Amino acid sequence: MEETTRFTTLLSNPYNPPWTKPGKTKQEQGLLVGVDESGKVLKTTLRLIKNSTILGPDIQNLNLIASIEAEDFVRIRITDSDKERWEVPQEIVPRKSYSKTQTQNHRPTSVETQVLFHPSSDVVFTIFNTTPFGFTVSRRSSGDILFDTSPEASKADTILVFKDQYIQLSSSLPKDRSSLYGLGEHTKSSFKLRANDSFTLWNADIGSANPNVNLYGSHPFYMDVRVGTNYTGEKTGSSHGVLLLSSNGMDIIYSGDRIIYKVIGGIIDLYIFKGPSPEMVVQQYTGLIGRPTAMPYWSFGFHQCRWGYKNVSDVEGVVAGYRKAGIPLEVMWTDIDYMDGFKDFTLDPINFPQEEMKKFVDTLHQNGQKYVLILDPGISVNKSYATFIRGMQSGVFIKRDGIPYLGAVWPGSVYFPDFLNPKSRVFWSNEIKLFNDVLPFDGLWLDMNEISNFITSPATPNSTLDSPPYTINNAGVNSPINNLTLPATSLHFGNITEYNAHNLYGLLEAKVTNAALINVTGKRPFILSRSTFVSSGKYTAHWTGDNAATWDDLAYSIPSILNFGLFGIPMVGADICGFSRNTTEELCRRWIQLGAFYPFARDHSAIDTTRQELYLWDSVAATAKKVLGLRYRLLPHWYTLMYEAHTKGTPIARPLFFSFPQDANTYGISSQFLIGNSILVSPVLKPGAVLVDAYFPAGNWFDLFNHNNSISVQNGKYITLDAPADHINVHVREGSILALQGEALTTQEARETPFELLVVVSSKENSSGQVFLDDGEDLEMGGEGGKWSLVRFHAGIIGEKVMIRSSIVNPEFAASQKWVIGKVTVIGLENVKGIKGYELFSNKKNGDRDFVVVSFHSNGEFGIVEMSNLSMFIAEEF
Ligand code: MIG
Repeated sequence: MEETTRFTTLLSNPYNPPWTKPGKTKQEQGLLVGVDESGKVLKTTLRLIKNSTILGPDIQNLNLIASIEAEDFVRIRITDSDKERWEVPQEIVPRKSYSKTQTQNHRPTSVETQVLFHPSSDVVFTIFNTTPFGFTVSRRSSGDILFDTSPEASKADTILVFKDQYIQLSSSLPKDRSSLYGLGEHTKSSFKLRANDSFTLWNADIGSANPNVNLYGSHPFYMDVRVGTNYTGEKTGSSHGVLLLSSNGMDIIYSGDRIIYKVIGGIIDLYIFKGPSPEMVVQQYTGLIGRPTAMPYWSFGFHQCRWGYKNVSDVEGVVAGYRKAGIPLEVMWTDIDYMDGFKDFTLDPINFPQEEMKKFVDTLHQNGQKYVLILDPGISVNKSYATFIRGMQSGVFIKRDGIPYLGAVWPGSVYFPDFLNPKSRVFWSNEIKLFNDVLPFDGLWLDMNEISNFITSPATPNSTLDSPPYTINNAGVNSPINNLTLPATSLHFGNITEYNAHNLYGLLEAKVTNAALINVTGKRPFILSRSTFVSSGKYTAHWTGDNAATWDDLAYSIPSILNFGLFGIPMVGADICGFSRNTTEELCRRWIQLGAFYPFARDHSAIDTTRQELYLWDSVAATAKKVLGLRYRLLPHWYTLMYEAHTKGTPIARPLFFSFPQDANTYGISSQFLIGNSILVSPVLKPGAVLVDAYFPAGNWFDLFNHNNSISVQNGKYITLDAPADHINVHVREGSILALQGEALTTQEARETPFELLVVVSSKENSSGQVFLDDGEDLEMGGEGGKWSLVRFHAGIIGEKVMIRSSIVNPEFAASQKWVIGKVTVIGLENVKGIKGYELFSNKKNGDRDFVVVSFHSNGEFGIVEMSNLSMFIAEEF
């Protein structure tokens, strides 16, 4: 009720394009718009018809620029014509800026509607001569309207409002055809966004065990997947992406047939990415915001962490526990426990003394393992603490009322480095270097960077920053934006307010830390950040924060992880076995079964919960060996997916509709996902269950643990699978070729084992796959003239023959490593009773033939051929 009253008043102040001659009606005048010579930039101005005082002062005149800057997106920028306003800095997301003079040159013409399109682009922008004003973005090829701001009469929420501290923008959506994904960070029970839900974006230290509230990061991006039919009447899915590039706090309301943004500052900078495949959407989105940074090879190993490890021998015991149980452990982590009084860049002299820690880390390194430690942004205010002294000397802390803002976190009173200040780069990099000399860690974990504050400082009286006129639904209870963070009136370098920059802090910390690590180590950095923003993927991995050891949180981890794939942060995982609350043997067993297939796989738990290292229960240990065994065999594949993510933006863990957009049954799936385009993971998410209902899109699917088990479906359907206590269902689809290596306890050892090609042939399509090879930690992944190779594999059935070929880009690197393919397994052979023979054309120069052991067997439906004892150099095409 209250909403209606509030917005009825707002309805009286829509914006309109101005009419040239006073007294003339709009019908006589038409719209005044200018399109530049290139035909790619359209400009108009909007004038406010009637002021309203609700939610603060209106902006009187607005510039609207619509542009086709690249073939794959349309951008609409609306801001104050008279005054510069805050927007996401160019250094963060570089994009075109339109100077006043540039846009003034457009000679305006008077029209009824103006369409902006470019022959090379499938998205067109149309502005209408209506009151109130509205625009649409549509797909030229199909006419489908992707974004439609035309207001609905009588619905106040649907008009454009542009006030200093309240911007409202909305689009109608075709309810029956549109499925939305994204708008994070949130914990939701389903990946597909539900109608009549709302999403608040304001970075906050709120545990991810809390569904439906704003969490650590802000990503005002969604993907819209629509059912449709193409010109031949065939069912298709057609996707596009929408980004509202804004760092300001906002509520987004999704009713099912409409999306409404209510933003408390900044400008409208809207991007519509044309797709039309989901993969293309993410490619186009990351094309703008930046591609995901390459992760080191080792980071795809298994990680163990806990808050509450007592001392060095406790941690050493854990490493030894894994070794003894024969469970792979790649990276050992320490939480804030290692610090002296919770001060960054210090070691607890009693429990984690430098000498012992150094020995511990050296031993890890000798065993091919790694060490990662945590950093919190708050620097203890302590006159005898060197980091604090240096920070004060370089003047890098965020200020309020002219002095550094005093917050409180683990060490007590703290100041926060201002990562917008260029000096902070030098300061932070130097601290990291000094500490890396003390203890040679391999990666950094950035926590509490929302920023989390244990206190809420009083608001400045009468400040519309500390208490803005529109209250976003912070923490799900309209809590003040200053709650348990820095006050909005705090000031960053260049007088940028915390009000505007709040959501950027975690991103900036990751960016500065990434640069520092490159400086210090010269190697590819590994960073795990809790808080993220648009483009964080350029610098960091992410974990989903403080979940709980519950079955719900096990299930919700899938939507959370899939979301970050859409957000361009493909290296993501949830705390395996659960962070808060005590886990159980069964839950932990099911969790490692699923977690082994998260892109980032780390077991982590809170202090004062029961211990949950995987070797602690026999059944968990046994399952861990099995599933991590498969994860490690898949390492070359994980790493190749990282390469694809890094070069194209495509997620590592993907929703089913990425590979099957034409199958609308996949749109609502939240309990299964794909690794890459062809490996389907169908976990058990319920206590006591030994069966799982899993959806299989059309095709032949083969159990990766046992190739004899297969599923064949003509049209996608649900199938009930056995899922005994020690098993998770993981299937690979026909048409794919995976490069595997052997199981091992570390990625280093795994990399020394021969490759195996798993060729899943198909009678309906050719099979293909690739593997990217480099040293795993070069700064560049696949850069110019780099030390890397890319091997592509193709297979097809010709008559009665299966032909398998490879081709290679940059063979030199793979040759220098002397990597061999030791085994080729062909599965998916239909109607085969036996094999006649084989010929191997590996380009051996001296006429040597590989000694090949060939075996054939069949499960009655599909035949399997195994060629083992091979020693074909992967660097040589065959
Ligand atoms: O106030 O460092 O999300 O992973 O173990 C809690 C202690 C601070 C929150 C992180 C969690 C970490 C914990 N931290």
